[in-house]
This record gives sequence, C-alpha cells and structure tokens, in this order.
Amino acid sequence: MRQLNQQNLAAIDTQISKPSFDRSELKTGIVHIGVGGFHRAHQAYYLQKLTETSNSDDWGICGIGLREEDRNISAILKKQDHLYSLLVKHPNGTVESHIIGAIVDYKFAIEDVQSVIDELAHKDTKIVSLTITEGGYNFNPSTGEFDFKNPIIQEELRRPEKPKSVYGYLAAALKKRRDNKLPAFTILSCDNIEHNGDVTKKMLLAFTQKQNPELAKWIQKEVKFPNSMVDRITPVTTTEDISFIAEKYGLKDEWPVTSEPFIQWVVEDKFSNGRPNLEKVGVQFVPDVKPYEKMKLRLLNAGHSVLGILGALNGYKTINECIDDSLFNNYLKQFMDLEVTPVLDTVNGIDLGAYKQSLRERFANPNIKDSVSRICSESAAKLPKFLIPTIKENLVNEGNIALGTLVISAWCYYSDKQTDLNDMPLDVIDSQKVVLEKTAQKGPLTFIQQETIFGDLAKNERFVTLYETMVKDLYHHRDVKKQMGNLV
Ligand code: CS2
Repeated sequence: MRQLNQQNLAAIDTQISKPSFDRSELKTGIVHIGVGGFHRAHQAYYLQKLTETSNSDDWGICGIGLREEDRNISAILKKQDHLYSLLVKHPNGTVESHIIGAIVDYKFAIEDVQSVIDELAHKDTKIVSLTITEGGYNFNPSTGEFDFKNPIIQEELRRPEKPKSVYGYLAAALKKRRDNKLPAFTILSCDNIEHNGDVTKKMLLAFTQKQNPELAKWIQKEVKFPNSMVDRITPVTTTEDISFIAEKYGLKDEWPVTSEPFIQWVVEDKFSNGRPNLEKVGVQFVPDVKPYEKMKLRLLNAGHSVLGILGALNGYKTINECIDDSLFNNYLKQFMDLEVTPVLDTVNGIDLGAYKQSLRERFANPNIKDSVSRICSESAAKLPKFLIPTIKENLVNEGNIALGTLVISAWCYYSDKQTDLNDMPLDVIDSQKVVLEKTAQKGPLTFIQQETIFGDLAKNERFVTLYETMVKDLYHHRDVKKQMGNLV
C-alpha cells in the first residue's frame, strides 16, 4: 500500500484522477480558514478544476486551522503533502475518485501565530475565505450584535499582537498589509448564514472599532465582503471510506472526503484585489446573492434539520433512511410548500418547484448515507439561521407554522432526554449541549425562553400555545410519526 503524498503521486493507480498541474508552481492566492470536509469537497475542488483548465498558477490554497481540534488535521495534511482523495458518490452506486492537490500548504495557528499572520499578510494572498461554521461568527443570534463578552475577544482587545479568534487574525493581518502598503484582501465567507458577507463585515468592523478605530476605517474603505451561497452535501468521513481507498487504489489516505455529485456556488462579484475566473468552472457570479442564500438555507438546510431531528427521535440513522419513509418525505414536501415557499423571494431563472423536487432527490441518494447525527449537530447554531426565522416570518404573515413547530418540540425532547422515543441513546453533538439539556429539563417553556436561540419567540401566544400542546403530546404518547401524520 502506498502512502498518499507528492512523491508517490506519479505511481498511484490511474483509475483515480490526479492533479494535472505542477503543484510546486502554485502561489497561495487564497488563504482558507477552517479546512474541513466541506471546503475540501467544494471550494478546493472548484480551484483544482480551474487550475487544470486554465494557465493560471495564482490560485493555490493555504489552509489555516485556528482551533485545538485542527492539530490532528494539520499533522495528517502535512504527512500527505496536503493531498487527499475526494469520492463523489452517485445515486446509482458509481463512485468518481479524484486526488485533490489545490491545497498546497497548511498552518496550525496555535503552534505558530506569526506565520499565520505573515501568510495572510503576504502579497500573493488575494482572498481569505472562511468556513468557520454557523456558530463561529461570534454574534448574538437574537440581536445580531457582536458578542464582546466572549473572553477570547476580551483578551484580543487587550493584546492585539496575540490573536486567537478569526477576527483577531484578520485584524492583525490587515493591519500589517496596511502598514506595508499592500492592498487589502477580499474576505469571502462560505458558511450557511444569510448575508454571510455582510455579517462578517459587521462583526469585523465591530471588533476593530474597539481594537483599533483607524484600522476599522481602512477596512471599511478597502475590504470587500461578497455574500455567497455554497452547496454540496458532504457527509462525515467514515472508516469505510478510508478502507475503500485502501482496497480499491492501494492508497493510504487518512483523511479522504466524500460528497454528492451536486455542487453549486453563487457569489457576489465584488472583490478587493482580483479573483479567479471561477465562472469557467461553473461558479455563478451575480450582483445580489441574497435570494439564492435564503432559498438554499430555508429549504435545504432547514429541510435537513426537519428530517434529522424528527428522524433522530424515530430511531433513523441516515437522511436517506428518513426520506425513504413516505411519511417523512411527504412531511418535508409540505413543510417546503406550505411554510417555506410563502416566505421566499422569487429567484430569477430558478424554477422553485424543480428545485424543491431536486432537494428531495438529493436527500434520497442511498450512497451518501449522511448521518442524522451530523445534521442534528450544532442545532443551537443552525436552527436560528435555518428554521426559526421561517416560523417568525410566518407568524408575522399569519401563515402556517405547525410543521416547523413540531420540529422545535422534538428538539426540546431530543435535548432533554438525548435518546430516541424508544429510549435508545443519541449521539448529541452541540457546543451548547449542557445548557440545552438543563433548560429543556426545567421544562419546555424554559427551553424556548433561551433568547440567544429563539429571540422573543416565547412571547408569541400563537406559537407558545401550539408548541406546548405538541410537546405535551410528544412526551405523553412518544409517537412522533402519529403527530407528523396528523399534520400532513
Ligand atoms: C447541513 C449542511 O449542516 C447541516 O446541517 O444541512 O451541512 C448541508 O449538507 C450543506 O449546507 C449542503 O450544502
């Protein structure tokens, strides 16, 4: 068996596609913070395709890890010369395999603060992109304001030369660029947040206004923050994926990534310092990405949460298992049609009916086996972006809220018991797990009174009455399918 690395690349099985460009020539035009499965299956894949089809060597990627959890990733990527395999799994069982070489360097910030700042401040760095998760932006979801109470932020305000958070690093690097008279980079958020670029801008400005008001003025003037909508379902890598690559290609890859065939990236065309010609490989550049973002987050991501949370209580382990159940499939369809569609704006050139249908087909891909536990993970950060706003908008419009409300009721049970309805333990992954459990145990009303998640939803009589009835029924009869069946 061959270790995946640059030296062995030439000798590797020809059935797996390999980067056709000279990686040693690639400059790191993009520095990416938060290299996980999604970035590797999405942005890095697009950049590989671009570098293969164009003559440009300006757009290699340097990955950055800011968290302790990134230590292991850093070691594996280093061992593999930042190469990894991407397995694209089609619904008919076909697997397309690629070795991706678009990431050419990686820096683990905890070990080397200065080299991360230097990389960001390097003249070749034109774009800093982010996948730091929905919960990573340090704002209070109910007020939308920057959270200055975070002790890490407090520390960074006192000691700007010792950054820890994404904002600390961006500020330190932008300061260095300004002082060295280099142009600012673009900050490109690729997280599932509506108006992700605007949010990043607002947060970085709030932070720098406190830390260094002169710098904040420069950032305001020089840095562009395009909004973007990203899409590709990327399940958690499993040991089976690692064995598949070992058996099929004789390759030792400790951190492959798998994905569905579908891929989409819609970006606002406003960049501070140039951009790759990604339109050549299918990226859409548009003047305003907001309608695309809202459509995707409220249908796909919320749809995932609907299936995941209800499915978890019902004992399902994968998303395709959920959607194969006709009740779940129908429930999701009704949720999309009756509760989400009325709050969406029309998106030019998109047939919403076909889009919704395609989502249900993508969820049904039997080879993806996307786990319910991944979908339910970090729900405290996801639901305020994916689902709760839809309920709130429907309350204002006097629209339908029942299908979404049952999901909130189920989430209360899930957080409280951490078991399915047959008392089988669930793998709850949430940085707010302890708080969620405590508040749910104090009672379902206390659960929805968590303002950082629900805002003032617990003050809405129509919502509270329905929610309390549903929770009572769920705790008493423990039959979520019956409740779902009554609603569709
Ligand atoms: C998922 C997303 O995090 C989630 O719960 O909905 O990771 C989803 O798979 C991607 O956004 C697809 O583009």
